[in-house]
Amino acid sequence: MMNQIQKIEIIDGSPTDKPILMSGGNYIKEGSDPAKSTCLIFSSKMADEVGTLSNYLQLFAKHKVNLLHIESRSSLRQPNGYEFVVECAPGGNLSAVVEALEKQCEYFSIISRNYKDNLGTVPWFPRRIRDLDKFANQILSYGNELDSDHPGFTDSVYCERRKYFADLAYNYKHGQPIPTVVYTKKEIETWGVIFRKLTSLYPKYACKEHNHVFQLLIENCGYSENHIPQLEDISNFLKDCTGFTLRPVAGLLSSRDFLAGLAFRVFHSTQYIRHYSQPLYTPEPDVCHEVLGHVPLFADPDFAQFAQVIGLASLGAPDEYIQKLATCFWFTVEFGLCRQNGELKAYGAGLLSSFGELQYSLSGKPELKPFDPETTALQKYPITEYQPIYFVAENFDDVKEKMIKYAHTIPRNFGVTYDFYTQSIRIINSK
Ligand code: HBI
Ligand code: FE
Repeated sequence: MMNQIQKIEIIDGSPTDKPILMSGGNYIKEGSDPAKSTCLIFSSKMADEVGTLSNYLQLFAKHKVNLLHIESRSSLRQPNGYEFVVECAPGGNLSAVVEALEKQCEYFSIISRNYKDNLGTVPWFPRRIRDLDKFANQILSYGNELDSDHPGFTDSVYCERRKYFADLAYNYKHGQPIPTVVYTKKEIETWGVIFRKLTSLYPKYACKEHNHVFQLLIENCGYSENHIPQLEDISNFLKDCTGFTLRPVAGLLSSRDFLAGLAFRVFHSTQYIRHYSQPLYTPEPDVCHEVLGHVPLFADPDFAQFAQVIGLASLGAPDEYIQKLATCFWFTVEFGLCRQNGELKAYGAGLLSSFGELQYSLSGKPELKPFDPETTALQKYPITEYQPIYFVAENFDDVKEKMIKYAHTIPRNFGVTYDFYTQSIRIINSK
């Protein structure tokens, strides 16, 4: 048994101690292609010297390597030092840059590399549920540093609050109860607006599973227009239903990390709420999206199994396939429609947490296609507007079976199963 496991070469995609930018999600910028780009992290030898970054940039320019993204942050390895994370476009003489950086830098590491270079190796993935602790700090955007177009950007009270939530999530460890949050009056008002609006639509637009569980959440987890339910209560409820649990997260995770959680029946959930100025809009997942949109379906056994199938398929899969699985996730878990008793209903969380899009998706205007992983995985989609196309599922058992078949087409020279007793991944080397 041990020998089999050791045959797999795992690149330590090394969960570092601070957030790093990893491409490969639905939320990545245009021009960034995880299948082709290379991410590097490095820090200078001289602590905090002015002009350090510009010297490095000249090095990239000299060797004609274009950068898709650059980020600097204070280093945990070196007090007062800075480290840089860069994503390089394909082309140019990257090896020359790598060679120079290796010589010059205090610390240098290639975080992710062109997929072609990685053939025969397997990206790191969590093997035990406790390994999910390593994702905590690898979020795509700092929870407390909002973009300039974020509705809460200029509101210092809101930014402080977001930092509080980010810290709760950073410090969370597997096995701990999720911290109880005392939501402010303003936050509860924002929640109330959304709760009233959405619950007025659910009877007509939501699938039957969502409506069924929603009633249980009102009875068991304190869902009401005057109360934002606590993640800990919801997590315990889900555990009783399907074994799913919640983990607090500070912001967006890479698709790879986010999907890996599902393999363990763990759903990473944000705990902060959107800015009060635009209660019906949020540029990122917030507690309303998670607990109104996602949570109800994770209490459904078939849906829970489907979600875990996507998660298991993602473990150690090449970047290109992570992208495909994330797209399948997008058109099911986020924006899925299904047919029930001859009527179309919504089961995707992006729809069930959006007052506008929930109605639009079922208005007869957008294009509908049957869910089929092979084709769905290749569908392009916008992330900041209503979807022009939705995929329709027959039922959750059917989408699950289709995903299982699709998962077999992912190039991976081993199989995986989940052992519920030990909450760990078992590697099967027969494939
Ligand atoms: N990260 N925290 C968080 N929440 C999500 O809903 C989420 C994510 N990362 C990626 C993602 N969703 C998906 O859209 C897919 O890329 C898997
Ligand atoms: Fe979501």
